[in-house]
Amino acid sequence: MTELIVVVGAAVLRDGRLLAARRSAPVELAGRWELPGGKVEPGESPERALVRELREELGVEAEVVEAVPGEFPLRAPYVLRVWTARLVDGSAEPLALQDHDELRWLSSDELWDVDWLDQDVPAVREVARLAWGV
Ligand code: 9L3
Ligand code: MG
Repeated sequence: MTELIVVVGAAVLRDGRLLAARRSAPVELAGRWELPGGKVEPGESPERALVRELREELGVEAEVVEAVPGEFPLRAPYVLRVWTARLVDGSAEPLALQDHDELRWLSSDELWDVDWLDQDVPAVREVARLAWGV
């Protein structure tokens, strides 16, 4: 059995809104929305990976707040784990255009207005429950 590789997703919350990022690659995922993040590197903790990914992808300094319960299946050997986070510096821009081409701050009413990646849907549902009790 191969080891699972954790992909971290960040549920960045600000003023009651959740940050969603539209992927620009690979083609099969382009145009779909996700919780920004990426693969944990060998020897790196998931929390550090989350902070690093947000810095690289969105140009922000962020702080991990809490783990979102659950482990969400991706294509093997990857598995998605999610933490809520808050910005401590910067305002989030799609810096790495090879990753994202648009960002949105969604209120709870707007949460399902974007076409989330299938894999992110159960995670987003869990974030909504945790953040907004819905
Ligand atoms: N993935 C799914 N949902 C997410 C993230 C951050 C990533 N919220 C999937 C897409 C890719 C893989 O995990 O197949 C690795 O992500 P990345 O390093 O391309 O961001
Ligand atoms: Mg990424």
